Amino acid sequence: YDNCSSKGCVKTAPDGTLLLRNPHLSSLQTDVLYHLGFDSSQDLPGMFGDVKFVCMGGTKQRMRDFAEHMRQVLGTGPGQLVNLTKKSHRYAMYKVGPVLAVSHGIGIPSMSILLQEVLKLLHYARAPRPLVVRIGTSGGLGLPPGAVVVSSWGANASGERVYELPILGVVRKFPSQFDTRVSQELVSMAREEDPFPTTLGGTMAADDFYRGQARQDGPFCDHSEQDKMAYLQQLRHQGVRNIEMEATAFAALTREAGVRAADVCVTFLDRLHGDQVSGIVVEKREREREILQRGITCMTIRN
Ligand code: R2B
Ligand code: URA
Repeated sequence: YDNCSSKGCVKTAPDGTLLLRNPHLSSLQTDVLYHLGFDSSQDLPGMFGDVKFVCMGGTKQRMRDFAEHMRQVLGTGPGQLVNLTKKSHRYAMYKVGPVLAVSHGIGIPSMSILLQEVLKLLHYARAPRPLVVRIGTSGGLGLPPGAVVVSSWGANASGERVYELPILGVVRKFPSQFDTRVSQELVSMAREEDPFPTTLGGTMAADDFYRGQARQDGPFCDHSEQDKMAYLQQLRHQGVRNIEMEATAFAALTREAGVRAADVCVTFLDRLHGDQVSGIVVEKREREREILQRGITCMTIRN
């Protein structure tokens, strides 16, 4: 494997701010965070130096709703939420007190671009000890719809716990283990009276929503129901509890940066019982929000 030791790759600075190991960055006069619409000549410490939590999710609207929710929870006062990335039009980013809510789009390429620019933003802003959480959606394996999965690791479609990226034409593999302490802490915030189960488990990150997740309802399919079920059962036996499209890269990049991170996903359906996602149920979004909000509130107090 590339880079990381089992303890992660980069030590943070003594004050907890993020060190990036790219020596080329220091030779840039101004670093342009192109997809976020910021650059390092701006007062990033003034704007983002107090960020403690970065919460990322797929859609712009969901992250706006989440920011609005955090505004009420944290009581940060009235005022319009401003999409801070609107100059770039690619993603949406809102800041509510110590919480940065950012959308990342679908799949690893979109998410990893956003995440790398957020990591640089946190570095230039000198935000101490930030926690990055992906609040995502997924298909469950043997779990009731609405269940929440906190990922212990990400695996690719072959079951390998790595993020694969071709660099200079050579496919490199980066370990995709999540920070055990953070994941366990989030799981411990689940309550018995919650009307949904919360579980720690492996997450498979697919590069496709349809055939790549063994679905049979895409425009193409040449695998049988039996093949599909055998594959999904095999994943489950390997410890996979949900399927989404970002976990491997998210785990590997945050790990390489030495940033604490967790992937917390609601499941919309049990893939052992079907393929179709029948409407994004608002109630499930509420659940996903509720558990994360609880986690963030507890951690904000503790940090
Ligand atoms: C979950 O949902 C999206 C696909 O619908 C993708 O971003 C993911 O990981
Ligand atoms: N997102 C996915 O990637 N897969 C699902 O089944 C549901 C949401």
